[in-house]
Amino acid sequence: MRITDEVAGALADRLPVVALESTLLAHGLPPGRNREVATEVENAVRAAGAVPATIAVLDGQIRVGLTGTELDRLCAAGSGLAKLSARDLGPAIALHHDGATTIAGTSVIAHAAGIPVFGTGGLGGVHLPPPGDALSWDVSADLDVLSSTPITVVCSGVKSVLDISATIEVLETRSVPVLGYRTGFFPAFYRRESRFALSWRVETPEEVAAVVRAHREHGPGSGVLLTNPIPAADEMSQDLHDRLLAEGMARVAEDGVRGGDVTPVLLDHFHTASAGVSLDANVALVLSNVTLAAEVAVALHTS
Ligand code: PSU
Ligand code: MN
Repeated sequence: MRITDEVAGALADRLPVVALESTLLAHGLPPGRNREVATEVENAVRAAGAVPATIAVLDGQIRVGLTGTELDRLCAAGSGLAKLSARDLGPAIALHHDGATTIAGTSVIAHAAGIPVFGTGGLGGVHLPPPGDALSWDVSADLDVLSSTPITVVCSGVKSVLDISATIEVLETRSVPVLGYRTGFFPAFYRRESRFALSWRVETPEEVAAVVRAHREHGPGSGVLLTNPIPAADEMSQDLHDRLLAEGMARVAEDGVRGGDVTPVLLDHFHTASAGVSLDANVALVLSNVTLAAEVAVALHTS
């Protein structure tokens, strides 16, 4: 594992650090825009008083904190970077591959590096069953890793391309507390609220920090999911949302897309078919989440 001097120094000095993932850049946003977002996200973390640590695997080496040149490589068109979940870290390292890490992969690395807070866009979850199948075996490893890794992940819930209700049930089974940041409902990524109520609502970064500390001391060793709705000004209209969802699901079914390719294909459809509206929404919520993650990291360090 290579940790940049800036991140290593911050960790040694016990300053707030926020982990950032690379899959949302390499596989979730189009080339060009992704590179801008990589910088915007790091700047947002700094503006809120924490040090950003973007995480990826390059040349078969885990990298915690990336240089500008490394971010260029990660975001380049046709970089062909693998999408690395937690299970893929060993193979990628041993076989000297490059890869962008998912929430699952990033969480494992961040925890090993001693970074307790991680800001991102949308959590992976339980997929809806493919047409003709009774149930989906496509359940993101993000959920399992959160159950066994004491890290706090800040996200805007999961996209409605997933089975939100089933995802919430699995989080309960896996003993992951789900907090709503100034909301009583699980957020649905492009929309501020799904119809599914949450058990716990928090109002401030200090309250989140208090929950995280109590959970660490008395909880079952799992992570904490802090769900933060997309800013109201950036929320997608219900009509556009419903149309994109129906079209995207039809495309996935027609093309027989499966497994880890489903989310990138759907995201690409959303971005193309909405002429960038979904892209702007996606960027806005990521910036909001990493800012909140930095505020939580600061609160954890000052109390
Ligand atoms: N949701 C998004 N954008 C993303 C992802 C999810 O809105 O880029 C990425 C995250 O890295 C997440 C991963 O961890 O997809 C989940 O993939 P899978 O469903 O294959 O586990
Ligand atoms: Mn999956």
